[in-house]
Parts: sequence; structure tokens; C-alpha cells
Amino acid sequence: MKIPTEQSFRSALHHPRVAVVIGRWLGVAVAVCFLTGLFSHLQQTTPGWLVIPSRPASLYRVTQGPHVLTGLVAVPLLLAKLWTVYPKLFAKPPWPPSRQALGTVLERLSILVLVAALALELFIGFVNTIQWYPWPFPFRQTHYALAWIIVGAMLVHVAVKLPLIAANWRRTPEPLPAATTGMTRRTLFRTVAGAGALVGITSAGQSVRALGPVAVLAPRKPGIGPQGLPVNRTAQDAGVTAIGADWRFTVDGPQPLSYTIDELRGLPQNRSDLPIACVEGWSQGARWEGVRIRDLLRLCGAPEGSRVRVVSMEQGGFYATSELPPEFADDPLTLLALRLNGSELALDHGYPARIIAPNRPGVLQTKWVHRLEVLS
Ligand SMILES: Nc1nc2c(c(=O)[nH]1)N[C@H]1C(S)=C(S)[C@@H](COP(=O)(O)O)O[C@H]1N2
Ligand SMILES: [Mo]
Repeated sequence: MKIPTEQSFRSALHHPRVAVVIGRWLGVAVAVCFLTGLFSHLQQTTPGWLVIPSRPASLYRVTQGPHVLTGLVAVPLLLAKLWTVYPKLFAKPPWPPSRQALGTVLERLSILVLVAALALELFIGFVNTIQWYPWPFPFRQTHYALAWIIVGAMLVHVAVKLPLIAANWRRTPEPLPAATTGMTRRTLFRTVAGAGALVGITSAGQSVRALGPVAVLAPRKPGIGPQGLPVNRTAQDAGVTAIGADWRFTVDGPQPLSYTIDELRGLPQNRSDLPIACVEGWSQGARWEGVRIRDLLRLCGAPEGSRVRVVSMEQGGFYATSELPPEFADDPLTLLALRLNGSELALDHGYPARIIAPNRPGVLQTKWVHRLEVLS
């Protein structure tokens, strides 16, 4: 059998113009995914110099939904992009060694890094959204490190290909259909765009109620769960079972406070309409009622601008504690919620008490809260 060379693939669908068009779409998806991911990462690991505002209340929701959406849509775009350029795999090897050959080797290595990192990133991201996590490495840190590798490798890739990109940026006359597939360039573009749109439409229903019925790619759907709200981790999974009659909620502050559930209900109650916006892409608004964290801080004599550590009854686990930076602790919408959508919290939603705050990832909306610690 004769080994093909790059020139064996004559189809116009392997033309650089196709790579440029699909590459632009993929570039936009990756850019949106990167920036929204950066925001999510900074929310969860906020450096000391950075102040994240607690408003707009739905900001996290409208960034994390598109984060997961663009990640999913990038999968068919990446596959299409790889398909248009795969004849390059049969390009002449850079041999004998020369300066030019060295450049070619480095360029190909950078593409290998880009493709491998992006494929792995999209894969572990997807697997995370379906809550299957078989790897020994921590997800978020790995996902974050890979993101920077991808951005770096992508910048190198674009810089190297700049002349080719510039030459094919504008539309050129449509060549004849490919002899083997009979597909025109335009049909290919429509097919790829259609595949991207299909992935988007069948997953967006995890946050957009109207698309719920077609959300076959969405692991969780609006309205499905106790009190009409999905649950990410049940009380049983978190090892939280019986809440004894001796249950108490405490605040470790200048003047320590301790309340029974009835005493908490006796404090001034407030209402917040806020979404749970999970890092896994699903989100849903709900009506919460409970005690303002800001009121509890005043009651315990905490100084202005205090930071608060939130402690769950859950033992161990990544989400058993969280911290409210001053902007979030002081926001009048931030509650120690006791009620959800008009009735007492279900155990799976954090009974007897949970945190709900504006503009925050779901992972920081700690459930089964029994203690607040005022940090200096
Ligand atoms: N203690 C504790 N709180 C937690 C979690 C958890 O595992 N343990 N999961 C978080 C995640 S990932 C999300 S998205 C929200 C979901 O809240 P819900 O189950 O009430 O919808 O709770 C958060 N609070
Ligand atoms: Mo979540």
C-alpha cells in the first residue's frame, strides 16, 4: 500500500480557508470559556488583592452557564477542526535536520500540546458536569492549569499561522465539491455550525427553563428535585442524617451567640430571590427566606468589614466550609436561609440552615450550616 502524502488530500474541505473559519469559531468558544472559567476560579480562590463585588446578583449564573455551554460546543468544533487539518499528519517529515526543520518540529510540538491539552480539558470538564470523577488528581486545579497551557499554545499557534490566517480571512470563491464526498464548503460549515447548535440547545435546558424538554445532554433540569429545585449532593451522600432536638446554631464572634432552630425563626426574617448556579452549568432561581448574615454579625458585635467562615455539619468534603468575604457577608441579600420556595428547607437543600448569597458559585452556598466564625 502506498502511504499518502499531504498532497493526496485534494478536497477543498481541507483548504486553509476551512481551517480558518472553523478555527475562528473554536477560538471564540475557547476565549469565552477561558474568561468565564477564570472568573469562577477567582471566586473560589480569591487572591488577597482582589475584591469581587456581590452584585449583579446573577452575574455568576450568566457566566458559568456559558462556560459549560461553550466547553460543550467546543467539542464538535474541535473535531471538525482536526478533521480539516489531519492531512498535515502526512506532511513531509522535517528531515534532514536544518534550522528550518527545527522550527517545523517546534511548531508541530506546540500543536500537539494544544490539541492534547484542549481535548483533555474538554473531556474532564464534561465528565465533571455529569459528576463522575474517576481521576486521582484534583479537578479544579488541573482544569485551571490546563486552561493556561491551552491559551499559551493557542497564542503560539495563531502567531505562527498568522500569514496563512490573514490570507484566508476573507471569503474566496467556492471551489468545486469534493470528489469523494460531494460536499461543498458551505455544506460543511452548515453541518459543523448545526452540530454546535444542537449540542448547545440540548444542554442549555439545564438553566433555561424553556429548553428543559429537549435538554438530553443536561444531567440536571430546572424544577426537578425536592421543593422544585435540583440537588447536587444529597444529605445522605454528605453523611448528614438526623438533626437532633439539641441542634444549635452558633456564631463565634466578639459576643458568642447560640440559637435553637425556633430562636432562629424568631429573629427578623428576610426574603431573597437568588439562583443556585452550580459550577457544573445548571442554575435555577428560587425564593429564600431567613436571617441576614449582616444582622447576625451586628448581633455578635463583629467589626465592620468582617470576613466570615461558614461551617457545615458535614464532616470532611471539599464543600464542608466556605468563606464569605466582607462584600458578600454585608450584602442585605445574603441569608442564613431557613426556608425555600415557601416551605421549610428540605434536608437535601441544607436543613436546618444554609447560606445563600448573590453572585456566587453553587459550591460556596454551603448547606447544613451550624456555625459561623467571624474572622478578623
Ligand atoms: N455542606 C455542603 N454544602 C453544599 C454542597 C456540599 O456538597 N456540601 N454542595 C454545593 C453545591 S456543589 C451546590 S451546586 C449547591 C446546590 O444546592 P442545592 O442542592 O440546594 O440545589 O449546594 C452547595 N452546598
Ligand atoms: Mo455545584
